[in-house]
Amino acid sequence: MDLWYTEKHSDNVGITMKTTGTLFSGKSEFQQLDIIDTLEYGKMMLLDGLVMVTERDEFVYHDMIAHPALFVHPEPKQVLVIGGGDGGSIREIMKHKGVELATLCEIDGLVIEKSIELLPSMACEIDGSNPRVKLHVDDGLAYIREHQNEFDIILVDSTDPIGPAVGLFEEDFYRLVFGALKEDGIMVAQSESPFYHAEIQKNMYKNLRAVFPIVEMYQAFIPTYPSGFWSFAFASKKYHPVKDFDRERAASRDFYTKYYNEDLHLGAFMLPTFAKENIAD
Ligand code: AAT
Repeated sequence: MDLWYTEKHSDNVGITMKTTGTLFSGKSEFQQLDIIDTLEYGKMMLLDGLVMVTERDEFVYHDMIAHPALFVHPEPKQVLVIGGGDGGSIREIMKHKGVELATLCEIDGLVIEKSIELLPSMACEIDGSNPRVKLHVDDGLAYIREHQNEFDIILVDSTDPIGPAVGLFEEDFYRLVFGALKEDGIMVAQSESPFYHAEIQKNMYKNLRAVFPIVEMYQAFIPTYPSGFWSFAFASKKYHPVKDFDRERAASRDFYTKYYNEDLHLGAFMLPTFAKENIAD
């Protein structure tokens, strides 16, 4: 018997793929977690039935949430990830040897536990083996309230604005993030699909602009997310992602990145007209 997974992206469109079975299925205090095995995309983690990561295309998302900010900030030492319990963002941050401590604040301990068990290629740095990584199982909102003026970079690697992540798209949260960053800090947040989520983007960027002096959107190609056309918000107190980008520093990195490179860094900030319109002032 063939097993197929389908996620609806709108009322009339979805993505579907052939699976070989379910590796874990369970409900936490916050959400339904499923990890399934697919033929084309490897293991895939779903929260409340929506794709979070797959082994095959997670490199795009995790390269692009992490490296642009880490290569724009001249000396990132303290980095916080909110969400991201699979560990992929922390894995990329750890490639930057100057980072002294990366803290993960994930609301759902079950996501961390099952990622360590079933998704080791992503969770390799959050399994307790790296002293430069600290884990907190907590709501990101509560955590940053208690940690002001502490971080060079904060990555908001969160779910879509439903369930526990709703608050992570609001102006009050961005004010707390602003306060949790040092005076030249940078925040990057996943910011949905310009193709399908125009309304969410409009509100999100309005909220960000109310708080940060520099707010830019950049894009990445992520096949398993709705439309495949995904975006990130770069919100910064001092450094501009293009004007303050040190191309040479990024080009001479001493580690491999399968998606990110110094040319793409600049290209990613160039947007099609409809995407610019979503976030126009
Ligand atoms: N690394 C790509 C995976 C994710 S999952 C996002 C994580 O954010 C989930 O594990 C979820 O439990 C966590 N999360 C949600 N709300 C909060 C919160 N308030 N505080 C801390 N963690 C939270 C990102 C997928 C993007 C999907 C795009 N379609």
